[in-house]
Amino acid sequence: MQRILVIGACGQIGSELTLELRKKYGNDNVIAADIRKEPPVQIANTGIYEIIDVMNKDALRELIKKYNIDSIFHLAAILSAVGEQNPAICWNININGSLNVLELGVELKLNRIIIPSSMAVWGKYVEKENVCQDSVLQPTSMYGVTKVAGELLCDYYVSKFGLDCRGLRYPGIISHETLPGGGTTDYAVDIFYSAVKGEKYKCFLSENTMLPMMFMADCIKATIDLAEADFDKLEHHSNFNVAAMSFTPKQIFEEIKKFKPAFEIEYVPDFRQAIADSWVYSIDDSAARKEWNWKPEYDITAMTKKMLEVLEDKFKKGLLCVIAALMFLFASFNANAQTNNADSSQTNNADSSQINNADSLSQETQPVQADIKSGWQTESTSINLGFLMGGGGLLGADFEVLVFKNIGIQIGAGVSPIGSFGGGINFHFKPYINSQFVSFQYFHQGFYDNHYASYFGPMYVFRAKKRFQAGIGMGAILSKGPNWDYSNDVPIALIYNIGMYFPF
Ligand code: AKB
Repeated sequence: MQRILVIGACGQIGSELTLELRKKYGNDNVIAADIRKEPPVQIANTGIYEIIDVMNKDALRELIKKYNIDSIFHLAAILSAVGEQNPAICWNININGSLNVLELGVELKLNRIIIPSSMAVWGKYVEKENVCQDSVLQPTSMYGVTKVAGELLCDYYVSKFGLDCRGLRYPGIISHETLPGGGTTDYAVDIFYSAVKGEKYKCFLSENTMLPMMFMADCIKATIDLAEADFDKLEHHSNFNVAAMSFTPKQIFEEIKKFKPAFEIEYVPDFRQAIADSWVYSIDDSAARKEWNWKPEYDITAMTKKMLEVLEDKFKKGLLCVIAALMFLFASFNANAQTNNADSSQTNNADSSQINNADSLSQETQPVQADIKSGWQTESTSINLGFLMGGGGLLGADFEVLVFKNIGIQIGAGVSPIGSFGGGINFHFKPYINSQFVSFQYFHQGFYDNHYASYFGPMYVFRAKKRFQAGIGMGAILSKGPNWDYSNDVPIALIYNIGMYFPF
């Protein structure tokens, strides 16, 4: 595999698989494609993204030729719950989409095609525990029907045309990044979001519905390991059983409760219960273990811990952003009130020269006037020097000028270890440069091969009378460069700096 196309790159599995493949095969060699117009930020920032409808065979052919693609991961599919509501659409997309990919695979002589299947292939007349690799396949959901037909289609293209096509039967996949959409196992992701937000979870499956599940890290590993396996060692092709853990809603709830004792759940089964009831409890994956050394890493305990850790972190950062936005609103409101008071007190003073200025000032305005008398805040420009200033350089400088009452703009640059630049718009709590403010700042750290990341977000900056200043805030990560630590997969980062300001 040298030039890879991921179809369905915005979905739950596709989005994480694309990033992992880019790490392994190089950003430029993994083309992400999906029907959605707006890809997730990380997909857009790390490589090429193309909009594609897998039903449009001609457009797909052009895309494969344009990028000289030799391997495809085809992950675009309608899942079980949505499929049950729209059976014809489910059939059309899951079967005809796959058929387009397989036909183009033969026509353009592609090296490898990976089309995942699902545990939905099982239904009637099959053992529920440890269902074996070559068992009866009699699904009762439309999604299951398309997955069985898809597996048979792939195997047909392998034997008839010698196409290298591979697939594995995913259990329910649990991840803390992109949400799943329209599956029956989605509850096992949703439950973590409720736990972290402190909400009671309303589960759409009954408490004892046992289903096979897998953590996303294992799912990505399984997909790439199978794709990279030696074809000659594979006895199966499109239908590998893979397993990691099985649990019921009650069991995952109990596991979460170990970390969140106050967490509550209510069971309100809906139409998805029937789909889940038709599936198996657990899977025998010995063929995958034997043929390409499959072995999962996460069990229910390790997965629960990781899910809660990551989601709590995200949730806290989200809250910080909301707090920063509220602070900004408060600062703007406060500054306007100051300005209005100052304006009206000036008018009063002009009208009535007999009245002592100090007496006519509102309590809000008095400190401002007092400060003006002491002379420490009359300047409207400032040079700021310090740690992580100038767009996040280890040592940086910013220049700020008040352009309108309480509004300032600043630009700056920094040095060491990788050079930086930045800028921002500052909303001062009071209409002078020495006051505290909320700033909306852009940070850019490093350039070209040394680019680390760029951020934009709100920052609260404290300024003391005697030149000290410090800021803290949250920045949405706009770009990640070659220097970024990609194991650190966060969309938002803490931004802060500390130093001195010199008004003049
Ligand atoms: C679904 O619930 O539809 C999927 C699956 C088991 O393939 N997660």
